[in-house]
Amino acid sequence: MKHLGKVMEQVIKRNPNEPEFHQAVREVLESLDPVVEKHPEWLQAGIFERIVEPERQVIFRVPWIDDNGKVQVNRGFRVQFNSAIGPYKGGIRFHPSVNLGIIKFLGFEQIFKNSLTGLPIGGGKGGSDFDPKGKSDGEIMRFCQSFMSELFRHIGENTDVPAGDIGVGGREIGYMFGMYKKLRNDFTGVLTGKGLTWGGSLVRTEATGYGTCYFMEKALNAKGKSFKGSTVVISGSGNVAIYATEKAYQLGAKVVALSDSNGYIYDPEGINLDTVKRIKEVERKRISAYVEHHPKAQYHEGWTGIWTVKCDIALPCATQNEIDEKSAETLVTNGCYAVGEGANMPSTPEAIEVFHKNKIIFGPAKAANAGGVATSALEMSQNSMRYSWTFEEVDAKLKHIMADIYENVSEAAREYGYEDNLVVGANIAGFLKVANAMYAQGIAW
Ligand code: NDP
Ligand code: 2IT
Repeated sequence: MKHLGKVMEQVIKRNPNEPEFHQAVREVLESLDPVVEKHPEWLQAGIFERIVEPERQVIFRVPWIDDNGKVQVNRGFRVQFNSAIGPYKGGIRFHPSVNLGIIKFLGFEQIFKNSLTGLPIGGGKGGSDFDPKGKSDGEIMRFCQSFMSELFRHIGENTDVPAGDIGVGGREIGYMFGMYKKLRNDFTGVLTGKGLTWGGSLVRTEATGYGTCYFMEKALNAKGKSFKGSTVVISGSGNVAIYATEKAYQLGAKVVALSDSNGYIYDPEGINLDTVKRIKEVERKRISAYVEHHPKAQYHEGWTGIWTVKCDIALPCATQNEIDEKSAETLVTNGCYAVGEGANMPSTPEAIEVFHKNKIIFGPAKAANAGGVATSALEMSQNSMRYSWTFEEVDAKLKHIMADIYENVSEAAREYGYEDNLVVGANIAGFLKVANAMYAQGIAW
């Protein structure tokens, strides 16, 4: 980091105890030296200092009553990071590990990811330290209603449009949408990931996982490889992992392992996706339940063990920093030649270094998982038109968007002297559009 070391120092000083946020910022700033050299006017205009500071951060109390009549209190967040190219857009995460630093890292990543989609959406993220595990449907509903009873004042279809993330799927979006509509008396596309009969878009559920595979297929093809005939390991067993599995199968691969935060399953015959969908989407059970239906499959305790399973392609689709240096080395030693990030920031910086050193085809999260938010933006378009496209139409647009992202990212890497480094390519390509817009709009913002 030749030019932006001072900016990084200030970020650490101003945002203490937020290691994930520092990690996300450092990776982007490290990529931008060649951009600074080309655009000294952006240095002059303080673009770099401004882009690392959220435009607005809201923290609020979320009280709710559990099934025993006891009052519970959680903390809610919405970080509205950057609106240079469109309304704030990004998911809401419900997980006990959520804190301001986590939401800021996710919101910061979202700025560049959303820019890469080519669609007019700014960056934001929200969430709560609420743990949905083991909660009844009624508890989930009361929590979501309480969360929205504060969030509603800060969002809107042209202001900030939240969606799902870890712990937030169709059910939670429904409860939040219902509360927003009641409070505002306004039926509007304020959230994405809605149900299909009330403004949702076809393919949104599948979009992140499908998009990751579409992106990786392009990256593999560029090196004379493809999913066809390959063995794939996918971490997580939530929304992103399930639909990455579905698309990997459709592209001719065999998926042999999936996981959750307790452990992983290995099925040498190939994971049966119908069983996984039933366990996770309908019964809401742990992934270990899989082996009750498939006795030839194995369940192993501990989620990091999944990276010891031999594979050609690895798709981390669970959470941040789930692949460390050691797991990366194990993957490489076992012959893995491609890694595509379905989750946000799943590889540590040390792991990414291992991948780059070993010439692994590496699709960074900002680019590889942008299909979810891109399809959210397509949902927003359909809501504005009061019209809906068919599954085939949305899927074709998603495929096209992911192919364009791959082209733009690899072209930016080449142009700035980092051929094949899609991390640098994604950071630069995502940054340029936002920086241009910020520069044009003046310094008050
Ligand atoms: P889900 O809640 O549907 O699934 C999350 C999965 O990851 C679960 O299997 C969960 O296991 C596992 N997981 C979560 N936290 C941890 C942890 N700390 N350690 C180990 N495993 C963990 O979330 P999504 O599938 O939506 O999100 C997965 C990732 O993809 C996240 O990084 C998210 O930010 C990212 N993403 C999501 C998008 C979307 O459209 N949904 C879009 C782009 C990125 P368990 O049940 O045990 O907690
Ligand atoms: O990380 C992400 O891109 C998401 N969780 C999806 C955000 C969205 O607005 O669809």
